[in-house]
Amino acid sequence: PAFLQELSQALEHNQFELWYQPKYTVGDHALSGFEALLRWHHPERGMLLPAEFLPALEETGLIIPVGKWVIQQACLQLHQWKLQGNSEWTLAVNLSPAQFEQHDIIDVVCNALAQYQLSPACLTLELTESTALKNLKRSIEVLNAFSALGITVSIDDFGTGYSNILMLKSLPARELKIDRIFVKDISENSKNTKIVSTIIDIAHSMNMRVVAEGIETQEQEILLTQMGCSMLQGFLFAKPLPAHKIHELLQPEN
Ligand code: G
Ligand code: G
Ligand code: MN
Ligand code: NA
Repeated sequence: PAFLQELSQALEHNQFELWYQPKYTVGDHALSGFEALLRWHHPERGMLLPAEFLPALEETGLIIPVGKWVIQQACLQLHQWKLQGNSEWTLAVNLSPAQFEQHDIIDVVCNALAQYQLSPACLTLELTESTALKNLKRSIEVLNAFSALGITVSIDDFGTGYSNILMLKSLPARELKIDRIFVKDISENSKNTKIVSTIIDIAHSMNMRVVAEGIETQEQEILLTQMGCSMLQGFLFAKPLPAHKIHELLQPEN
């Protein structure tokens, strides 16, 4: 129907945009980087969130060209930050299952990094545990290749999906993102708090750092910091922003 027709032309009509949500290191609240989040600027309906079009992108296979565009755009943004003197900022890109399964995914990422002469250390690739579990043997190979290049591999939305903690041991991932459904009632629900602190301990025993997402209150920040999270992301600190608004996050110069 009309929606799919519009979606299939959104790329050529330049209607996709990346927004950027900051990630901060615990304690000093230093801005360490961002997560890139896809938006569709629909001509009539305005700015649409992934929930409204990502399933259709995945079902139609359009996620492959759109996902390539995201990687390309993320690298262009890293390049621009570098030119602006922010070469230490990292950027995390979400990979869809179908995108991760593409045989040329390593080349797609490497070519984009090379095009903009970026250090692979600038880039984080986020994939969910269910994406990684689909074909574990291949996932290990691909993630090993990314890791060997110096790209940070991050397991996203941890705790949703299959939640196979043992799987973590076999995955060459440096980072674990605790899903915001756990963060949401961490202060009121002691059972959740216990689950999260156990996940963090296990991640640390596997030499992974832990990022908490969806932090909305100071209480959540304090608890997650005490539990050993390394990085924090959430509306308490900042919402996703378009590129031209990022300077508003920075300390005003005197
Ligand atoms: O942007 P929001 O903040 O509404 O994002 C919702 C979810 O959509 C994120 O958790 C992420 O998993 C997914 N998402 C956002 N941007 C992208 C993208 O560029 N590619 C893929 N595959 N998923 C994305
Ligand atoms: O995990 P994904 O990659 O699934 O996560 C990013 C999504 O989470 C985006 O849709 C973003 O807008 C949303 N998000 C980020 N921080 C918060 C928060 O503090 N609260 C809520 N409710 N959503 C958040
Ligand atoms: Mn993510
Ligand atoms: Na997430």
